[in-house]
Amino acid sequence: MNVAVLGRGAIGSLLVAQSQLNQTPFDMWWRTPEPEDIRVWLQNGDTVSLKHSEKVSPDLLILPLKAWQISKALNDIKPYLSPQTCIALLHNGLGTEENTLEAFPENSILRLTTSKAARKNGDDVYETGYGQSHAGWLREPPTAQRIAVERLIAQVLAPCDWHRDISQPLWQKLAVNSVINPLTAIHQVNNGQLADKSFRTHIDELLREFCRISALENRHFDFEDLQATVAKVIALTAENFSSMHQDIYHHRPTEIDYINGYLLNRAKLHGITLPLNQSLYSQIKQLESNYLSSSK
Ligand code: KPL
Repeated sequence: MNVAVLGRGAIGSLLVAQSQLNQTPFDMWWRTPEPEDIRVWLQNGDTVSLKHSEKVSPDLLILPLKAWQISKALNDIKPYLSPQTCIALLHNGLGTEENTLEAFPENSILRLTTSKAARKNGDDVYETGYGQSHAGWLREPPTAQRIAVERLIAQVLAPCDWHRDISQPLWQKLAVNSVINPLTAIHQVNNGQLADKSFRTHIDELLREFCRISALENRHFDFEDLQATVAKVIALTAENFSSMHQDIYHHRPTEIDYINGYLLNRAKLHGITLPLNQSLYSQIKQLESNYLSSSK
């Protein structure tokens, strides 16, 4: 099976490194000219050098990108894809799925999420945390290809749970990201600092808003279970800076439209408001506009 990973982000690099170690032939596609070598430092002490490769039509294309990059990236590489290419989306938040299904009506589409952690520093990528992955089909390929893809994903994203309905784990991750990402970015703190009791009221209110909108979407989450999940992620990733914190810090666009913005859009459709989500959304947009407008 011919597999390609698009982009040279931290998680994508980690996938390619894992596959090189597993002797699974992966290609890494870079969208812009890049240095010859990326080095990945794994937590078990291994170091893997990743090489740039030529584009050939893949059987499986994995997009470990930012949510806002997906649509343009897929459009740019469309000429290299065939109707048999399976497209795998791997990003925070929700909102790229419908467009991808519509834009690629013949392709099988896989949705992935992972809590693996990695950090980039120049051309070096450091694995900073082992994590659980979840996978589920939005549109299935024929059986033989499905089995081959599932086997491969199980290797490079291990441990990985497969779901008949991937929306439930995606919504659960959305709950976590809708709390940790904007709060850490606005208050410029690492994930662990959210354990301070001064954040308790905001965290609880965000989770209440999340439960209100998810219930209207027929996804039922227990408030206390979510509180425990968020507390666990904060503890497990205490030293990490969330992806939104890093985006704001490095003056990059954030995924706010696909996280709190996604919840606000759903709320609008149901005719309700989510005041704290709205307030955090506006604050992140304001922070982004300070640098995005000046870089245009
Ligand atoms: O997914 C994450 C992110 O930073 O985007 C969390 C789970 C919050 C870990 O940092």
